[in-house]
Amino acid sequence: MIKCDEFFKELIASDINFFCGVPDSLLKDICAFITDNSINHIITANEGNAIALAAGYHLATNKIGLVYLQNSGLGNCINPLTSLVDKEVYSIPILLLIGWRGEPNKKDEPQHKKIGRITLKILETLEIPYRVLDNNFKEIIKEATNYFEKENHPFAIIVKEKTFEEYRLKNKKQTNFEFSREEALKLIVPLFEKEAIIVSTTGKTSRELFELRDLNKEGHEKDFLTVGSMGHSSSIALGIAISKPNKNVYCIDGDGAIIMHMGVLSTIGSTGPKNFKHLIINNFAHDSVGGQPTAAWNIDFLKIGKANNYKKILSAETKEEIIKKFKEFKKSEGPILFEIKVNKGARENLGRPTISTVQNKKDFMNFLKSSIN
Ligand SMILES: Cc1ncc(C[n+]2csc(CCOP(=O)(O)OP(=O)(O)O)c2C)c(N)n1
Repeated sequence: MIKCDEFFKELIASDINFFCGVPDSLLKDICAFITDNSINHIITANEGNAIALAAGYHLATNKIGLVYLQNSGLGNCINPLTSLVDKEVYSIPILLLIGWRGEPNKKDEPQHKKIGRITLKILETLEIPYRVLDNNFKEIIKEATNYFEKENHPFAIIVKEKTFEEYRLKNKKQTNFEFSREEALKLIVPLFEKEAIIVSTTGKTSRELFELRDLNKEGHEKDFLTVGSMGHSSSIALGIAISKPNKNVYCIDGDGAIIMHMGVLSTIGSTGPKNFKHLIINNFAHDSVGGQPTAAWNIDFLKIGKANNYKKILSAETKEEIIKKFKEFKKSEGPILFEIKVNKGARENLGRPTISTVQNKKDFMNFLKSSIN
C-alpha cells in the first residue's frame, strides 16, 4: 500500500500542487490528506467543473493540476474532456486520479458494475493514456510528467481498492446539531403519509432508509433508491410528480448531491408541481465517502430555493422544529424545500439494500400504478 504523504510529496516534487475534484470512497485517504495538507485545493460541485477548473489553472500558470474523481464521475467529465481540454480543441494537460469502483471480478454494488467494466475502455476511447497505480508510484508519476513534457493532454492514474494506506481527516469541521442523518430519518420516516412516494439520494441516505423500512417491518415499494447518478434524484422525483399530480412526491436529497446538479432547482421551480416536496438532509459534508466538506458551509439553500421559485422554504434542526415543520411541509403547496440540518457520521455496520435494483424498480412501479393519479 502507498502512504498518502509519500504520494503527495512526490506530486509536489513534480510541481503538481493544485488539486480539485469530488471525493470518492476509494480515494478517501488521499483526498483527506490533500484536504489537510494542501492550500491549493478545491472540492468542486461536480467532476466536470473540476476539469474546467484545472484547465483555467493551467491557462493562468502553465502548470498542471490534479483532478480526482470516482470513475462514475467520468460521465460528468466527458464534455469538458472532449470539447475543452482535448488535443483537438485547446489541448490542456491535466493529471486525473480516478477511483476504480466496480473493477471486473471484484464484488461491488450494481451502480458500479458497468462503469467499472468500461472505465479503461472509456479512457482508451478518449485517447487518454493511463497507468494503474501500484507501489511503483514514483515511476508512474514520472511517466505522467514525461508525457506532459511531450503532450498537452490529460493523463490518468487509476486507483484500485486498498491502494492507499489509511489516513484519517484531521481538519474536521464539526457541526453541533441534535441529530445525525440516520437519527433524523428515524424521526421523519413515520411522519410521511402512508402512501407517500419517496425518491432518496445516493450514498448512505438510501442505505439507511432501506434498513429503517426493515426495522419498521415495512416494505420497500414506496421508495425509489437512487443508488447511482448522484445529484439526479430530484429530477427523477420531478418526472414522477408531474405524472402523479394528486400524490405527494418526496425527494430526500443530500447537500453534496443537490450542489452537484443544482441547475435542477430552476427546472423544479419553473415547472412548479404543487405535489413536489424536496427535503435536504444537510450534514455539510460528503459523508458517504469520507466526510469532506461541501460548499454547504458557505451557501444558503433556503435563499437558493426561494430564488428558484420554490413556493415555500423551511428549515429545522431540533426534534420539536422537525416535527412541527414536517406537518407544514406535508400540507403546503409545492414546490417546497425543507432543510434539516444534521451532524455527519454513520453507523459502522450500516448495510446495503438486499433487494436488487431491478426488483426495487418493479415494486416501485407497481406501487405507482396502484396509486391514483
Ligand atoms: C458522479 C459521482 N461522483 C461521486 C460519487 C461518489 N459519492 C457517492 S455518495 C457521495 C457524497 C454525497 O454527499 P451528500 O449528498 O451530501 O450526502 P451524504 O453522503 O453527506 O449523506 C459521493 C461524492 C458518485 N456516486 N457519483
